[in-house]
Amino acid sequence: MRVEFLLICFGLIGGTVTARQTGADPTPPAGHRMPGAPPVVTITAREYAFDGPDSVESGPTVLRLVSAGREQHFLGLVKLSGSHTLADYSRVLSWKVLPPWVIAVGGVGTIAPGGTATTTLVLEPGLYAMVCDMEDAQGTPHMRKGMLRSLTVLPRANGAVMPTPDVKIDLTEFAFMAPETLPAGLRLVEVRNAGSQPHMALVWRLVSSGSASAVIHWLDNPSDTSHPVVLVGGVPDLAPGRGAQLQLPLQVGHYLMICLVGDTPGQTAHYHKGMIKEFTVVPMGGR
Ligand SMILES: [Cu+2]
Repeated sequence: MRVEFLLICFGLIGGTVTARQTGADPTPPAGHRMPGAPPVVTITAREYAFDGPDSVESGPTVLRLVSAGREQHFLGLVKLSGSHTLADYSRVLSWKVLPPWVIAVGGVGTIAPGGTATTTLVLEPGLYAMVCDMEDAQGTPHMRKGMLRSLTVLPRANGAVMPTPDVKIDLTEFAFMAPETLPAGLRLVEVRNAGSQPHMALVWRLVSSGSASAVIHWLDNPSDTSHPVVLVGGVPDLAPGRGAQLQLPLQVGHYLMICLVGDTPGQTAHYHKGMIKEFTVVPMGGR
């Protein structure tokens, strides 16, 4: 069914990505919450733990990931369906193909130390696991060192409604159905897995010399230390039919969206099959 988390991040593990975060915090202003606005749940990643609430109300929720560590982290969110527990999930973490009761519902894509990124998800009641499978210098996945934590989503609803996105992007085998340009500013980008395999949509800003082909070369060759991207955020594994809304602080320049999932059963990375899409951010009102 779905590819193990270990496969999805193979391009990022081992410290190959050392780009820095933009530093912009896309979180909506704190303080009074507008009626119907999704509540913001902050989760802090460090070596090696997630700090955050144990339970939240159900409904549209802004997941804000703050990296307080020295390494890169991400927040993978999986729903443990049926009556399965975190201990059950811990036992299957290393399986090549996860059992069908583990449902990838997104989370927040990889960010650099000191970075922040947010994703809005509709959280259904149930038990979830938060997981980071980036590897430390010795090759041990962070989830085996403590970055595995449960989150209970309560039946009680938070009453929020999903904000209207600026743009909707479908993920398919094997493409991002995305526009060529987006206006600068804080953009709400809704992504939906319209395919039959898990997909992700990580968002990276290209440095001035960067290009999609340079990024592929960098991912595929550990000796390539060019770091052609800045990590902006995005959403990790989404099961078919699942969606998420990204809050992207876009600056004028060149970006790309990429999927690092490995194709089943061949496990060729999806970005080798077309899931790498460059887009240009243009000045507001510009052409
Ligand atoms: Cu994909």
